[in-house]
Amino acid sequence: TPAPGDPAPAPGLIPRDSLLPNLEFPFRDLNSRVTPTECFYVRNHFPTPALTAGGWSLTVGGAVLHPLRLGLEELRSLPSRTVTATMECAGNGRTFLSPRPRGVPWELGAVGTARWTGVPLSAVLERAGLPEVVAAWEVVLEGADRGVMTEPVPSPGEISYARSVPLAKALDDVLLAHEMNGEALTPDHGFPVRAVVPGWYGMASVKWLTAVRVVPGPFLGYFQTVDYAYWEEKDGLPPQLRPIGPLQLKAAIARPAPREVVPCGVTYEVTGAAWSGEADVARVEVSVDGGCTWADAEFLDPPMPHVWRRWRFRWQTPEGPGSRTLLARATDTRGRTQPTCHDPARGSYMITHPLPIEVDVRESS
Ligand code: MTE
Ligand code: MO
Repeated sequence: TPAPGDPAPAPGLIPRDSLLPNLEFPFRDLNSRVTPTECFYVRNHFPTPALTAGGWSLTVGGAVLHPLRLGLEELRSLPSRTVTATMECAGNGRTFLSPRPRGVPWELGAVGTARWTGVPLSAVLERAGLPEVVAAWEVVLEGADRGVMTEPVPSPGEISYARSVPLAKALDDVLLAHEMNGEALTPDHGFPVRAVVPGWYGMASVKWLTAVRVVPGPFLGYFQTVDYAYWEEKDGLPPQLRPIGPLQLKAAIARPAPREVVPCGVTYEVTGAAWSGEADVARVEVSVDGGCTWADAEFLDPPMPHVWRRWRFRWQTPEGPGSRTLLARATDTRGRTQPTCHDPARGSYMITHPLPIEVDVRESS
């Protein structure tokens, strides 16, 4: 029986945390390009704040000419746009790393695709008026949720959830979304308004958005530097701390699921999805022998920017029993592919090497 304050039961989602609603989509249930809202993963750092439509407002300030405040009706009355985008938590897949790192123990399903409807952030920033655009400027997105963080390091008392995006990205395609899959956002997905940053890892898409602030330099908030950042090593330069940004190219296997029992001597349809925040996915290959040989999968979806493409591969399973390791890897339109192993500089984020799906091939009885 759930105790008061326990996360609301979510049929169709797997709880990955005893204190907060951190819920995973059972990735083996991938059956549609758009994930039904009740199957869309949830990632919270603090409890879901209780916001009401009437009590909510968004302040737009910082280095703008006319700071402003918008109510929900006012925001909803502005021209809206609907964008389909895949969102993935930067820590998705971390249970495949060894040793097992700290953080929410995501298997494969901290990822989903939704149709987001809302007002372009650019329209709101134009209303507030920007001075001369300076290349290094950023836009801080702040949520109404707050609390104390203990990991990876203690926060200086209570902090709120905030992230920034470069001004150019903010003006390009960031959405202030008030609908998900054609309905008002649910409380756990950011009601009444969240940011959606297409093509970026989920941490940028701030839920329960209440403040937007233009800052003339890099934002150094907790979730930008202490968490959701990594040490980039380039060209022999000293490592630089970089906030995590665009989704990295990745293919994932939905079926078979890890440890699934697969019958001998049948045609098994291996399925999955592949996505990237940068160039579109152009090719997916599957290996059914632990990476010795690869063969092309077939796409079920046409390319679409920032949206995963589902794929399938017909596998003639072995005549005899034994364990098998399946892998999938994607190539993008620039000819880039996934790394073969996890770069430790990425910490427990951006896990995009092909994840081994081990299955048990058995005589069907
Ligand atoms: N926004 C706020 N305000 N608080 C949060 O804890 N988590 C972020 C992001 N936005 C978070 C947030 C992370 S890490 C992810 S992966 C996505 O929300 C998850 O969005 P979802 O819960 O709707 O799937
Ligand atoms: Mo995340």
